[in-house]
Amino acid sequence: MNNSRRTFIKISAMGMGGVALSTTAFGSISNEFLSDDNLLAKTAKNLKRTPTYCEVCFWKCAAWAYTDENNNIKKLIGNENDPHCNGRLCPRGTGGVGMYADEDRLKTPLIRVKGKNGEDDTYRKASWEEALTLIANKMAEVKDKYGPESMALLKHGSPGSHLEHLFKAYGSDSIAEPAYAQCRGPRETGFGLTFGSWIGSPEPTDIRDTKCLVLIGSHIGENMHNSQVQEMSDAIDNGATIIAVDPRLSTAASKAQHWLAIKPSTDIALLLAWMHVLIYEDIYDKEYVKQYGFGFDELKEHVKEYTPEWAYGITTIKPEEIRKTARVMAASAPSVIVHPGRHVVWYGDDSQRERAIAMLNGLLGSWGRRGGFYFKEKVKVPKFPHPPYPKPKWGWEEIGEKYPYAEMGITSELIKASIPGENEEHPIKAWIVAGTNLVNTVPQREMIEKAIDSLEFIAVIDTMPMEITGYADVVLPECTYLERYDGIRSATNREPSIALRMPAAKPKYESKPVWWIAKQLGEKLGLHDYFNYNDFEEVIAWQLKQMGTSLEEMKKIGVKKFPRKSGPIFLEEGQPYEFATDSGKIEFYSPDLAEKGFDPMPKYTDHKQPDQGFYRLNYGRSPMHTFSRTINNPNLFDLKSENKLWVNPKVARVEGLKNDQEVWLENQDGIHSTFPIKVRVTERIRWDSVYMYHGFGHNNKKLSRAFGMGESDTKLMTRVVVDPLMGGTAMRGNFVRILTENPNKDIES
Ligand SMILES: Nc1nc2c(c(=O)[nH]1)N[C@H]1C(S)=C(S)[C@@H](COP(=O)(O)OP(=O)(O)OC[C@H]3O[C@@H](n4cnc5c(=O)[nH]c(N)nc54)[C@H](O)[C@@H]3O)O[C@H]1N2
Ligand SMILES: Nc1nc2c(c(=O)[nH]1)N[C@H]1C(S)=C(S)[C@@H](COP(=O)(O)OP(=O)(O)OC[C@H]3O[C@@H](n4cnc5c(=O)[nH]c(N)nc54)[C@H](O)[C@@H]3O)O[C@H]1N2
Ligand code: SF4
Ligand SMILES: [Mo]
Repeated sequence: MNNSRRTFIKISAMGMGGVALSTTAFGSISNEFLSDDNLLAKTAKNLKRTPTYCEVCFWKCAAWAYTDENNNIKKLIGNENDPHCNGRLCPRGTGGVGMYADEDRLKTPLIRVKGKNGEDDTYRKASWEEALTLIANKMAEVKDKYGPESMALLKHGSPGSHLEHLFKAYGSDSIAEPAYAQCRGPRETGFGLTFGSWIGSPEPTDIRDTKCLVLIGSHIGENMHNSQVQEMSDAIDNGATIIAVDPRLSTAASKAQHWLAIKPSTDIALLLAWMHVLIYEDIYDKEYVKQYGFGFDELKEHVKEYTPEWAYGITTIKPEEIRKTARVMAASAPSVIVHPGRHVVWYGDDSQRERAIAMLNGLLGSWGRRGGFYFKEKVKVPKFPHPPYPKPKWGWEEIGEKYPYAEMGITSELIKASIPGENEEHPIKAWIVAGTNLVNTVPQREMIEKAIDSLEFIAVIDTMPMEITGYADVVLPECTYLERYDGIRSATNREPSIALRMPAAKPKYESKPVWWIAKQLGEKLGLHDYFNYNDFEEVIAWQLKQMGTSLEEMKKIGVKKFPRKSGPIFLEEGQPYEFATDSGKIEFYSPDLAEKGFDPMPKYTDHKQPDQGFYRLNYGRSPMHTFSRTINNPNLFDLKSENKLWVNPKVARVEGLKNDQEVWLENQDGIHSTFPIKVRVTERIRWDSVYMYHGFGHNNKKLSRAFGMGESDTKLMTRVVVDPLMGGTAMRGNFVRILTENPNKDIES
């Protein structure tokens, strides 16, 4: 496949509907991506189509992969029947072909031959048999010496579930993924404590019918989660009001009627003041609160002093603006969404901020209401029969026991437990890492490197040579999502649906799917009964049959919808409803939090502000990329090859900076950026912060395009504040100084 930008746009034109749409909605993406229907009609002929769902991010849009007569994947187009994408992939999803085509992919198993030094040049090629035997022997050895619990799995995405099955069969539940403690964890705690329900993915936000969408540091439109972007676009067309609370003029903020350029770290003060206005102006949903609420009187008393005037001094948002926006929300209620956001590990009081967001929604009566939050539902995929799993003596829960509200493994705690002396009772001795570029994903690199140095063994399963593969003892090349079967996608939605992923082409090079890797390892460990099939296709065929469909049918349709079983999608007027909280009601006051020694209602606490000469390091999503995984993707690299440092004109003046000038950064702990980053002078960022897209600054030389392009935000995150409720590692308390000379000059010749 020719990887030039032009060719990419041509061959992928059919899938660009989503981009065309977001072009009208947000104006952030160039017109070059508008689709050309005639071209599509021509290119689509003579191609075979195979169903899949996207792995470029975790919205998991269902798609058709088109292959030519030489078994080459030519393009990806959204499945029209899929509620996650409505027939339109986002630019990253369309560019997913580049994951398959990338000539830098891992090609064979690799075994380390020299000491661990984080460099990737000390490996030799190995056969699958040799590499798998080595891993299985190590797993057996860890089990013998320490117990299976000391073997940990760090994972993200589809490879996770196959390996989780292997780990549970082997006897370990020491499992974690960064999508919890580095991402969504706090909102699940905050909303769980208030409504008794997780938000989950996709978020059950009824954006398409909303009258008012409040985005608090959530930048939908750059955060390209597909159907959300589409629904927001429709809502804007239908006249919905957008309120964006963001220290940066995000794409969403640029479309908003109200942009509140909040001083970073002060959102809880704004949320308390909003609640104050709703309650003391008597414009909250009284019927709803009376019927479904618990602890309203305590909340009323709690927010009494939190006036807009009080919040002004903290947030820098004018009292009139706070009152006006609260009234807009109330006037739109219950068709209003104060969005929970998704990457919410910011300042350490994140579960409490999320609680405040949940409570605000409670006052507005938006939970379970049209244009607010819907009651989601999914279909259950039956488990392929296997013997019961052995019961581990300890696992992720015990490793994270300091955090009473943790509901999944805490990546950073698992990493800490790998350092001798840090968690004597739950020592981790070896890792399997799959689908997560841990060193670019979890802050505090020094801690990760210390853990890695202490471990007896690390195996990494990836599709690409990434930073994390450079730390492995054994590297296994997984084939891409376009070359394999995976678990059936069953996600919560308005209407339950499932989607099939099957191979659209044969695995390139010597790569293999993780289901196969897990089975081989399982069999070498004597766990044959847990892998009672020759091909994962058999598992899927069996499951689909149980669900009343078949593999044949799913191959033809890709996505199947099922009728709802759990009752109405929204509350009927006055309908009795029991929330899954202790009180059965929406908890404005949380007795459980009080009992465990936490604030039963959120309080504002001060966070450190930058010292003289330093700026807060702010970061977020590039619309054209997903984290660090897509930077080297030939198609997406062409669209965005490096990140820039956004600085306010005032800062540019003080620091003497010009557009496109190369600078370096030094954080509060004296850690330097590795690569130069170009300056972008813009009014879109406050003067107390600088901003960059996450995911760039790769330092693995095997990434022929991405190496050295832009800078890594993660490297500069040496400090975290840990959420005391659920263990999330807040990343936004790092500060940087701007250097105009290369600080690494003396070190690297
Ligand atoms: N500094 C900073 N850190 C962050 C964030 C941030 O904004 N800034 N965001 C946080 C958030 S919200 C999240 S969800 C996490 C995401 O964290 P990660 O999922 O760890 O993110 P990536 O950096 O994309 O790493 C994914 C890895 O999986 C590999 N991979 C891709 N596809 C496959 C596959 O099919 N099989 C296998 N085996 N491997 C595959 C990629 O090559 C890459 O090495 O990061 C968190 N960390
Ligand atoms: N294109 C693309 N889309 C993605 C992803 C991707 O990698 N690429 N990843 C997906 C994933 S896993 C996640 S978790 C989501 C994350 O997406 P979201 O949860 O929507 O956004 P964040 O990355 O948390 O937020 C970044 C925004 O927060 C603002 N911000 C910074 N500090 C503050 C503050 O103190 N207060 C307020 N109010 N705002 C602040 C920043 O200026 C920025 O606009 O995106 C998803 N969508
Ligand atoms: S939102 Fe884009 S990248 Fe994410 S799953 Fe959908 S098409 Fe793929
Ligand atoms: Mo995330």
